[in-house]
Amino acid sequence: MQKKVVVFSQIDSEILQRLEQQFHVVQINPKLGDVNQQLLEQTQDADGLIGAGRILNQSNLAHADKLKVISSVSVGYDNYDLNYLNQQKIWLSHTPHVLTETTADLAFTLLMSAARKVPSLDTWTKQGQWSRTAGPDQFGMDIYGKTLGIIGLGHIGAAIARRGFHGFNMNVLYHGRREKIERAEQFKAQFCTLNELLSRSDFVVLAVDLNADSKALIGQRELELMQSHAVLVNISRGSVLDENALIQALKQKQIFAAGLDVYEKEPLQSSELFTLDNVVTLPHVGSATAATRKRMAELAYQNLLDVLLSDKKPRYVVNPNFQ
Ligand code: 8YV
Repeated sequence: MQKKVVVFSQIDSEILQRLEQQFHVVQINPKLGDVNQQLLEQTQDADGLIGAGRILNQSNLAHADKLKVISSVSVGYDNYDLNYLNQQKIWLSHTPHVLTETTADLAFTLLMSAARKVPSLDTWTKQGQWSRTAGPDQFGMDIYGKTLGIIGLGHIGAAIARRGFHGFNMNVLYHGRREKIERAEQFKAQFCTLNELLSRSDFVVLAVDLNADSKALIGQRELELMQSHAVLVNISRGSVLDENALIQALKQKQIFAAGLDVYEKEPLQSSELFTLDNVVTLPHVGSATAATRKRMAELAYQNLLDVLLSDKKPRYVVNPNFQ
């Protein structure tokens, strides 16, 4: 009898076709009603789940008695209740490495857009307001040779550091739970305390995983440590940053600008952020290129097959040892 796989978000069409050739596939469709209710119903006899961007925990997996694997099309896995999955002996896999460079590109896109006021000046030009040479109101911040502070020197953080060091001759600082001496020396990056990084950096980039240590890591106190010409970029997770504190800091011009790709609540459909011209807001598109999402979907597909067809641990498993 064919095993059942529930697809809980949009995935690459070719991968979907391959899944449909091997499994009984059911797609969760938000247009058909409450997604959590659909998950509760459809996972009752499901062997595997594949997708991303949705919180999965006991509330919507309570009846998933046959479930063996959740194959997440993402590198982050804060959407999943790992304790519950371990208790239920459900593998969780993810898609690391293949999105590193694409996400680092997006981080620098946000950094440069925020530094040089790209969105607001694009609007200003298209509204026909360009009547004379750009003046102080249009001035941005220099990037070349400035200080780049990276919070979280993981694979994506290191790719961002590489762009700053080699591409923009930047002085790189980093902070995290521990020093990463070998990785840091590639960029002459200096490990420092959070306070030191925030007070010394011209550009602060949040590239950490969301965990107990990084949740609400940047709030009012931390923003007040930043320089008034500094730019903050967040490509990690929205909950790493206190969004209301950032809004106040931007309104009071405590920092020059911000570039955001992630938010406390997603999708973000209304926010005071939308009223500010010193913040660039993108819709969680860090990995969103066709080629990268295809690579992620391919990796997630292979992770799923490892469990459902080869009866082995997924290659990119998040929870290798059930406890
Ligand atoms: C995902 C991401 O595409 O990989 C991650 O952790 O945040 C993105 O690349 C996104 O989570 C899908 O919703």
